[in-house]
Amino acid sequence: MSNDNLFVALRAGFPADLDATAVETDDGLAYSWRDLDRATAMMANLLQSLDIPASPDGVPPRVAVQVEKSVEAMLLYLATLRAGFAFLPLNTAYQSAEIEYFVGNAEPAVVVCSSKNFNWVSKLAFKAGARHVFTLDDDRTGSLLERAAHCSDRQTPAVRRADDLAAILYTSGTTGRSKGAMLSHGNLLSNARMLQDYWGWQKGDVLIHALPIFHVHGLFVAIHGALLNGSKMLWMGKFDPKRAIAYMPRATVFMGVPTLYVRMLAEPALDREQAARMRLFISGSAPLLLETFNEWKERTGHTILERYGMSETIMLTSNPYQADARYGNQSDRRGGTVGFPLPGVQLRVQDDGGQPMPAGEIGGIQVAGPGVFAGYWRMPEKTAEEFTADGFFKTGDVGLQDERGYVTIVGRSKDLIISGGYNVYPAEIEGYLNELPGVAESALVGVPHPDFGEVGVAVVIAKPGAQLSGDALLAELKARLANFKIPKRCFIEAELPRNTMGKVQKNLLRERHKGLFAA
Ligand code: MLC
Ligand code: AMP
Repeated sequence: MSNDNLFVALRAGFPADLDATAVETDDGLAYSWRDLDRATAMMANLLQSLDIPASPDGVPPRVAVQVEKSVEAMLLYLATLRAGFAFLPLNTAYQSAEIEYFVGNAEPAVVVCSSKNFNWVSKLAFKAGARHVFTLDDDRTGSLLERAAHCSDRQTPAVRRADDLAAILYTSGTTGRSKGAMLSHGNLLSNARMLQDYWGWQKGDVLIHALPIFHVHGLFVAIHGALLNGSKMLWMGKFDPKRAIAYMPRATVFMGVPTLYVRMLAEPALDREQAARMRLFISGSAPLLLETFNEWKERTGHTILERYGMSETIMLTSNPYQADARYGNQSDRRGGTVGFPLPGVQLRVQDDGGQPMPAGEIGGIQVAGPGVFAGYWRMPEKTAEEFTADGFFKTGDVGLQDERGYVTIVGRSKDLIISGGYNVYPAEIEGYLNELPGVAESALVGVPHPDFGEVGVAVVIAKPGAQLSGDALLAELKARLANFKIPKRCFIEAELPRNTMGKVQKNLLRERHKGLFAA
């Protein structure tokens, strides 16, 4: 019987010499391919030994993980696949209210957290029905590794079909609570294989792994790319521009959000010589300013390849790595665009009435293809709302496709701020602000920022007689929410601008505050 478990395909990408180095860390540790194989076997055996009752609907048990970035955290992801469980990564910045929602909604059987958070995380996890809570720290300690150390280092990967659940990534749409995008083994593998080909992964490639591993970019695009190609990773626990530049002479591929490029450009050590051995710089997750694209080319001689994707779809478009015969053999990477729909991706631009837009005209971007998720975890109505009758997913991004095939994102119809590559949902922050004493109403808008690209600014209206301070409100939010979601400024104003329908005119607020962080 064939096994469509993603782990099997990734394992098949390991080189023949299992003693070669697979991952090197900032503190000089080296993991061989054999280490990766054995450690994932041990962790998978641990997961499978936990005596978790099978779900009547056949849905695999979920493993929710909120830990600092480490090679062991990546191994836990791979072990989860290997055991046939589903992986649910959580941003390390999330605080208790956020974690409570995710574990309450996903009902993981296993939760893994940092030991410093064990007390509060385990309480929430057990309340939500989890059966096991382990710890894992970024210094290779914790109960997960202690327990796994007693398990066999041989394991046969669980048999999974291509459409079986492999991971749940929480994301928010236009309104309401966060939704869990369900990605299957087949979604992830088809996207990874296609990118391996499209980006010309080759023997000898070495990836600088600089991103967090709780989102699509660092977890799937980067890790799958390297593993499938049997490529070594230079593993950064935390992005540091100086160190990333220092790694370049030993590497060939770098993936980052635009903020990482902006920070590296601020380093005098970045020059052509330092980047000479690099083959490919990839940017995504947020718009790359043309100015950054041009400056990078000037300083390093490399043209950044910008691509576009989402949690629900994995990668959708990419500028070409080399000539793309589908588009008249064009091979130029055009700054300000996100390139062509990737092979297998169907992309169309429509107006609000569902009519296709002619080339060059702006509309809503809709997509279909093998990477597109099956739906949101236990939210069939939300899933139905986000798909068209003929099966296309409505991305919520607004853009155009020109006559030559290049796609450009010009905005979003969803109310979303992308700050340093992290998504901030105004509706969520406004909900928290509105509950604070003395707040009548609030609005959060995104304004340009030289480092994060875009950051949130809050405008708050006080209840009659209430005396509010913007800084005090931000301090209250800070106690409740992940730090990257905290607005960078908070203004107390007399009223929110509204249109005749009573809808807040966020565009006017954005206009009013757009110069706040001018470079
Ligand atoms: C950190 N801070 C941020 C922030 N990151 N504020 C706004 N936006 C962000 N992204 C704030 C913290 O709140 C804190 O403020 C201060 O900066 C220092 O925190 P830090 O954690 O030390 O920051 P730093 O290490 O500098 O982090 C910056 C960063 C990080 C750019 C390295 O944000 C990052 O790794 N971003 C990448 C996100 C990513 O991987 N996205 C991919 C999503 S996948 P204070 O006031 O508390 O001190 C996706 C699909 C696709 O979108 O297409 O790929
Ligand atoms: P996420 O929900 O975290 O997966 O974020 C997905 C969103 O990030 C997309 O819907 C886009 O709005 C945005 N995004 C990703 N890549 C790009 C890009 N290259 N340019 C502009 N926006 C992007």
